[in-house]
Amino acid sequence: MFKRALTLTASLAMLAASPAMAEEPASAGPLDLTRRIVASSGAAGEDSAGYVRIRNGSPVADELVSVSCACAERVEFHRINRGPDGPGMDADPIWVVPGRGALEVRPGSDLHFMLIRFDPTAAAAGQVRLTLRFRDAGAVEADFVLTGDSRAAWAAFD
Ligand SMILES: [Cu+2]
Repeated sequence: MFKRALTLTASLAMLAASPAMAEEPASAGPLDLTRRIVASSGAAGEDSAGYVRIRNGSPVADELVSVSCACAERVEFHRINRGPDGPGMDADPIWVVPGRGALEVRPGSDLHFMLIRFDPTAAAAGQVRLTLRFRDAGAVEADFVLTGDSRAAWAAFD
């Protein structure tokens, strides 16, 4: 009981240090979803990139099998392909969340969600709700914050 109280105090102190980027918890089974961001210029119909960190508390790997949103025609799992003709984007069928590890879909990395024909007017309070489906952990709905600068938004969670 005493240990639990200490942990809570530490969490509150961390939140106070960065009140702007506190986000609601989102989890599916042992998976914890944080740093949920969608980059948007504010223009409708553009393909927009989304990012997330998914931590797995279980030793068993899981797979992210699909993502959907009322705010987009569809959501693809894009990987930057740095070929000889310049960078392009390939769509992966699934992404693995390693056991006792994390899937990092981070600005500046090779991975991003691609929200095809994104509609920013679907946002409420600056957030859009995405549904992520995992092979074992099932589906979870989570709010993603819209940002004009994904790298700065990601770093603001540090
Ligand atoms: Cu893409």
